Amino acid sequence: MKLFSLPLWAALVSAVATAPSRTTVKRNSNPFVSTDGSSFSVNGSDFKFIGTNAYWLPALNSNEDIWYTLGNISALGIKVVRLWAFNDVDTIPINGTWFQLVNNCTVTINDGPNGLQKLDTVIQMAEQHGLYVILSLTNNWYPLPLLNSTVETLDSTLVARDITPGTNNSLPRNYLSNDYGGMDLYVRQFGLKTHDEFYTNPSILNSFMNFTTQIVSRYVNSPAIFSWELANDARCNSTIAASPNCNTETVTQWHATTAAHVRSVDPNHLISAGTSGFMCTDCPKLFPLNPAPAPSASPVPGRKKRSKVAPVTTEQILRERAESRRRTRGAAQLAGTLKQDGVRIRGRWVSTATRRQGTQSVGSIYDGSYGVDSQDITNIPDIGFSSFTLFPDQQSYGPADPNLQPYENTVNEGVDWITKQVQSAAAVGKPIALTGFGLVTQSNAPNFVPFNMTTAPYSPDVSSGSTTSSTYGVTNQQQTDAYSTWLGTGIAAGLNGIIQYQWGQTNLTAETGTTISPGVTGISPNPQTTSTSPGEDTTGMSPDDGYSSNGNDGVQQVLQTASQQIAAD
Ligand SMILES: *[C@@H]1O[C@H](CO)[C@@H](O)[C@H](O)[C@H]1NC(C)=O
Ligand SMILES: *[C@@H]1O[C@H](CO)[C@@H](O)[C@H](O)[C@H]1NC(C)=O
Ligand SMILES: *[C@@H]1O[C@H](CO)[C@@H](O)[C@H](O)[C@H]1NC(C)=O
Ligand SMILES: *[C@@H]1O[C@H](CO)[C@@H](O)[C@H](O)[C@H]1NC(C)=O
Ligand SMILES: *[C@@H]1O[C@H](CO)[C@@H](O)[C@H](O)[C@H]1NC(C)=O
Ligand SMILES: *[C@@H]1O[C@H](CO)[C@@H](O)[C@H](O)[C@H]1NC(C)=O
Ligand SMILES: *[C@@H]1O[C@H](CO)[C@@H](O)[C@H](O)[C@H]1NC(C)=O
Ligand SMILES: *[C@@H]1O[C@H](CO)[C@@H](O)[C@H](O)[C@H]1NC(C)=O
Ligand SMILES: *[C@@H]1O[C@H](CO)[C@@H](O)[C@H](O)[C@H]1NC(C)=O
Ligand SMILES: CC(=O)N[C@H]1CO[C@H](CO)[C@@H](O)[C@@H]1O
Repeated sequence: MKLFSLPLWAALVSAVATAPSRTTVKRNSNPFVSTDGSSFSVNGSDFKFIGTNAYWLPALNSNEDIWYTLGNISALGIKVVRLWAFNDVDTIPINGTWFQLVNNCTVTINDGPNGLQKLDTVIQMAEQHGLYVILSLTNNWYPLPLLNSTVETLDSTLVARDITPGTNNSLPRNYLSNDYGGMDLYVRQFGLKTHDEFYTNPSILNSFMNFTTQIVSRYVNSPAIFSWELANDARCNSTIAASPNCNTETVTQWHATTAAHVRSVDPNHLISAGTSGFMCTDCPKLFPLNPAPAPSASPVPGRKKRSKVAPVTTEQILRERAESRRRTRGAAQLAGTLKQDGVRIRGRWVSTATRRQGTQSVGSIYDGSYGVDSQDITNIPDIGFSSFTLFPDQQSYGPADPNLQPYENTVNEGVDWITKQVQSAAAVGKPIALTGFGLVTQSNAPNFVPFNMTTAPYSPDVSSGSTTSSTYGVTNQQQTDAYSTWLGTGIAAGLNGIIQYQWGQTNLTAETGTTISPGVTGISPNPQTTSTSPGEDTTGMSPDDGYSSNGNDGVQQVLQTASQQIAAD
């Protein structure tokens, strides 16, 4: 059931009312994805999609690997692949892919065969497979290995990643999604001290806009680009902390400036933000919603009066939370299992300091704590659609209900987050995509590396030589069920696109010193190689940061089913 569907008569009236202006648009003449109200539009038709993430595609060792990976993705009915269009280094690496050298206030782009030509190949092959790509232009996350995390000098030998086998940092460059450079690399190389100087320092802005110009103009005519995503997960803080001045206006303003710049270079493609979707119900807005028109005494006959969706408010969040508590308390009372109400901290890793989210506080995802106001960012004129992510292992999405099991809480909080996001995008009047979602399983837990870290907290390597496998995470069946629920909820609620994190591909070419390396000792058990005798490995698996779909066939099945459902929706 659609949450915001209009009555049938209203839809008919609306079609009649808008028909004249639509017929002036020549159908099928535009090869690019556009938006039409709250929908994506391709070839004059509504377009909805299931997608997957594969940030590592340009780091693969052979074109055949890229071709087969995209072929496997496309074979499931998936239509969109999200990946990194940045790969910044502070020192030119011995081998492997890199796109931009950022060193001591100077930037140099690599358009050679191990540079942007790799990205060219990915985009060309995606087009041949009938896939769109969402290209992200930078990353909020670039943590240094723990031992080096306090070093903040321009001396690149000190900030190099330690890839000595047997250490916690033995994963090759580009293995983790947070090992492609990004905002903190600029901040360090420009000799600055706070993360948010990336958003405000004129020299960094100049260099980043230059990089953006070169990437965006390179693909300005490619029909395979779904959208330019300005940054992955932009927010005030990262490994380098925020200055006290950073707030939602800092981050919104950066998105507005960067979006306007991309638009000036590329009139063809959509632009999206790529934040986690955090809201700020009570923050001042740089881009306020148009006030609802005053109700007219007698609506013009035959003209649809657009039913306005209200933005998410503090009052609504608190009221719905209380109602949901009352329901579960009632059910628990009947079952004789009532637990005292209160805040229970789940026995799982969360990325935010788990602050007490009392009954009168909306909590950090709705109060602007991260410096992100998704509604304000979505309402920037050059931003084409709203975007958000869902990673319950790394982020708390609300106070846990004591009368539900931890797994039920996780699933329900995801459903609530999706529903609130759809409402917020509808209030702005733009389409919305979930650009990354995932849940860590028990079998994948040893590989799980949170986005602000370089080490795997549940790897036996970390728990002082212990070889017992971790008990962290959900079962494969629970993962499949949660994905199925979130995909179903998203489709029913009206998400225009849903992108799983992340794709898993086997049988990739392995080469020494590259992202897909033979016998490189990763976190244990070695996640990369398919052979048990390291010296003889010639094939490897795609990077696994705890979310790879490898190892749970159920994930591919639910993605395939959802692809059929959303296409028919
Ligand atoms: C749009 O039309 C082009 C050209 O006919 C075609 O190649 C492409 O597959 C169509 N896209 C979709 C999503 O239908
Ligand atoms: C899937 O990938 C494998 C290589 O791992 C390849 O042999 C196969 O042809 C691919 N399937 C498609 C449909 O591209
Ligand atoms: C950075 O560049 C400046 C000016 O070009 C130079 O004086 C300085 O030595 C350089 N620093 C390093 C660490 O290379
Ligand atoms: C932009 O990038 C190009 C290529 O790396 C470089 O030659 C040029 O100096 C840069 N311009 C600015 C203003 O950074
Ligand atoms: C790995 O990291 C953990 C936690 O930071 C630390 O206790 C342990 O000593 C590290 N192991 C190695 C081999 O560096
Ligand atoms: C990552 O974030 C968590 C939660 O905010 C924090 O406890 C941890 O110290 C962070 N790790 C690093 C390496 O920044
Ligand atoms: C950034 O992190 C610091 C702690 O490192 C915290 O005090 C501050 O509230 C955070 N600010 C934002 C905007 O996230
Ligand atoms: C793996 O790839 C090789 C070519 O690189 C191919 O011959 C082989 O059939 C593939 N195996 C699988 C299981 O896809
Ligand atoms: C990468 O560099 C290493 C040296 O660190 C070398 O042994 C290896 O052959 C190189 N691999 C490729 C694919 O060039
Ligand atoms: C303090 C410390 O352990 N620094 C290390 C940082 O990384 C470099 C490069 O791998 C090492 O050589 C340092 O020992």
